[in-house]
Amino acid sequence: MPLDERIITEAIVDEYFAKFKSSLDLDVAIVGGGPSGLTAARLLAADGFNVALFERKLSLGGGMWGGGMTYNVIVVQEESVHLLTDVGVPVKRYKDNYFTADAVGATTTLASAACLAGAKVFNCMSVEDVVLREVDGGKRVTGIVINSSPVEIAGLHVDPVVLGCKYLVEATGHAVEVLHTLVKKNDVKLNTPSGGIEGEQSMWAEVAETNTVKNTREIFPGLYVAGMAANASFGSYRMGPIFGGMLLSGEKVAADIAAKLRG
Ligand code: 48F
Repeated sequence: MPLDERIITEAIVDEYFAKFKSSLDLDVAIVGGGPSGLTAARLLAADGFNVALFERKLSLGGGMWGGGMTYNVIVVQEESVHLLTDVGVPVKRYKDNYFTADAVGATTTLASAACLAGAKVFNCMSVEDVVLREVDGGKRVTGIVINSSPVEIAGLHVDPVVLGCKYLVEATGHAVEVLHTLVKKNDVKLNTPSGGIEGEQSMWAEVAETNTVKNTREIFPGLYVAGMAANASFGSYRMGPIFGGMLLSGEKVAADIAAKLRG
């Protein structure tokens, strides 16, 4: 079979920039490809929304690959099992309310399901800031400022580019990077008890898991927090290698935003 390298290049460039161009005005931009972001991306895309997920690393999956301390098994609670079985991840009851799944199988399947549902994934892409606008007498997030991760990692002085979104989901895990940037650069008040980022507390899995879902909400006009970022923003605990709360948080943020978008 004859092969022309220029056509291979042309195919990549054409397809990539068609995807990029169709992401200029997103319904939902999701930052972070961990379990909460992937679940939200899958459900919103399956609902027909224009959704894109931005992940700094080459691989999707965030902190789920290694289970606990690289023992690559995850634990989930019964109420979240459907979010794995719906996409075909085999789940075993360990005992009582504790279920296990292979961490690598679960991570790859969640990532695959999000892509196949129609979420546009931009890996190797960092979200470094947000776009703010005055809307109805107050500030609102209306877009994201993105840069190529290799540019960021190399510390090169290259300006980013901007995409618009109706809603932004911060699913960046413990660091809550985007929110920190928003608060540092702007005189804004968040929808938290102190008006700022409350910060994460130490390990308490039971409370943390419940709170991850409760704390999944709009923390600033146009900006939702999900997954571990929700607890780090609202001042709750960490939970370690139990992932049910992450999946349920993704489901909740997808449902809340879908309801808003539908009006
Ligand atoms: O941390 P992460 O897996 O997020 P999560 O969905 O899940 C948390 C659990 O993995 C675990 C836990 C469960 O008990 O506590 O930690 O809340 O994935 C976050 C992803 O966001 C990416 C990062 O590389 C990771 O893959 N990320 C972080 N900041 C940015 C980013 C950024 N500014 N731009 C793009 N991606």
